[in-house]
Amino acid sequence: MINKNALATARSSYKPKLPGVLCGNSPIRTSSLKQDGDTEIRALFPMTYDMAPVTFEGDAQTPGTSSPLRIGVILSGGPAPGGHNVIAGLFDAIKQIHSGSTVFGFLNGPDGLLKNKGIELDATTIDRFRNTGGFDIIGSGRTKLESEEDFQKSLATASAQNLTGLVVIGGDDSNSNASKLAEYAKAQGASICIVGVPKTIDGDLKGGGIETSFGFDTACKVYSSLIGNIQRDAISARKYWHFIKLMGRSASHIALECALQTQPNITIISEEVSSRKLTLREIVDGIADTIAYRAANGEQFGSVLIPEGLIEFVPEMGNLISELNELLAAHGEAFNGLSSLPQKREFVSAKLSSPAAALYRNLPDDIANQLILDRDPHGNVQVARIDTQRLLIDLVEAQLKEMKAAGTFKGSFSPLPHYFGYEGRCAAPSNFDADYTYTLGFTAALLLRERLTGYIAAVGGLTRPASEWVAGGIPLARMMNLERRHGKMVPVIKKALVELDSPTFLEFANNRDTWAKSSCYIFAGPIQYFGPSEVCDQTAYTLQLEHAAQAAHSLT
Ligand code: FBP
Repeated sequence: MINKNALATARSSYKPKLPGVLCGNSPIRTSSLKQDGDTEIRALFPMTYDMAPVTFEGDAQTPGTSSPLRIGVILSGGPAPGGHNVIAGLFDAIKQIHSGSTVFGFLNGPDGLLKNKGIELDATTIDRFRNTGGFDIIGSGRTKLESEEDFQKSLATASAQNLTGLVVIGGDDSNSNASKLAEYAKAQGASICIVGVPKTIDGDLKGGGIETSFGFDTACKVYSSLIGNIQRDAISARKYWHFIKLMGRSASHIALECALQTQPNITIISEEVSSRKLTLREIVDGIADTIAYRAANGEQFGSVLIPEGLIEFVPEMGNLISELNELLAAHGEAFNGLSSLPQKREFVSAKLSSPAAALYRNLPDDIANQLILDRDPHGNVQVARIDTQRLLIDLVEAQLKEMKAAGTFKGSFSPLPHYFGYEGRCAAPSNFDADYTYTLGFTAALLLRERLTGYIAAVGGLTRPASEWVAGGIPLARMMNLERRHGKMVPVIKKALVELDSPTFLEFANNRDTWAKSSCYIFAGPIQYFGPSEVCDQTAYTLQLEHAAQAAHSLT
């Protein structure tokens, strides 16, 4: 069976660009250690906190090691474009280090490590997946490695597989847990070394020497391409308002980046909503006013970008969701015993505080139902599943009706909802992500060659040509902070939210009024894999605006 088209065939032979420092000799250079730090975190990570960031340098022949490496690899959490290239980079590097080295892929995420289920990844398998999207080479999963029992099982598997190293490719939570596992392993005297790789399309694992997580670049380019197509349709058909929800569980980086790439009429940034304590009513008023303004100018069409995590950032909705979480946990049995949805809604309304109940009763039926029905295994409301785009459409429609009655809106309103998420998460990586992930995998191998544990692979200078990137590792424990989770303080890597004084947000804020009033859309077009560098190797605006300066400093 033929399962490759001409593009896939051509793309499979793409050779990811490696930074010059990794093309030859790679001696380790330890940078000077800052003595300051967080005493509480240091106390929790006595074995891995006081380690120095490292960088690799060299241009001679790569030295081999006397014995082969055997590296386990896990893909953790949601897929992100470039995961396969991390594994390809890892594979190529360990073979270069010692031809007898091997990679063992754990199946379906951390669960594979706990259950010792996996496959040998040989050259033929790796070659089939080079430069492809998805995580299907070994699958992914959201099982968490967090309890002592999980750590014991992980070490038992590592020993059964004779692993010298383990690479955890994941987001903030997975890397937090990789750090805890590394600390545990070292405290137990286990010889395995554990290294993380920063992954997530959400773009919220960055800072402290990590410039961006892989997959963000490609996902934003795919969504921007689709948004551009929709905007071209909007300005052609001149009759639809498109409400587009964009993936990104919590932070609004994807919405912000796509706004800069496409210049839509309205973009909501959750972090701004939270900081300005905007109510749902105020958000809706803002959208309705823009619609009325454009209608008065003969433009009865437009685009609205909505970040997936918005609901939790609207203070009154955030309160409602927390109250629902608590009351459903406390009265789960009685709630589940009710047979009809109206009964269930009445049951929760009666138990909510009066402001929360008033808000809940005013929500459209399908949203009110989603809030009590879609819950995760811990019983919490699945906010990512809420159709915020439909909720806003309903509320804006109602507001426009009122405005029409008052004579302040004279146009028509034909809204269309969209949700872009899975369309981009497994796309074939852009050149940037293909190069970045291959380099991350290569770097992870070098960290393991050096027998370093509790590090995350870090590649910097990312807005320069790949040949000039710097590569090394950052101690994971140094990225931790204490956060309240399930009622107690635990060390975790802090999610990087959009900062309202960042150059990226300011660039957006300085332009949004013009974008709202005129139709100065950018039609981003599809990702280009072949062609001039300025077309194919362009990095995300977020990276260009916020991180170019720090990038060079973080690792040099
Ligand atoms: P990660 O943080 O694991 O990379 O996942 C990101 C993400 O794609 C979010 O943007 C989205 O909210 C979530 O995964 C959806 O995951 P799922 O399909 O497992 O519900």
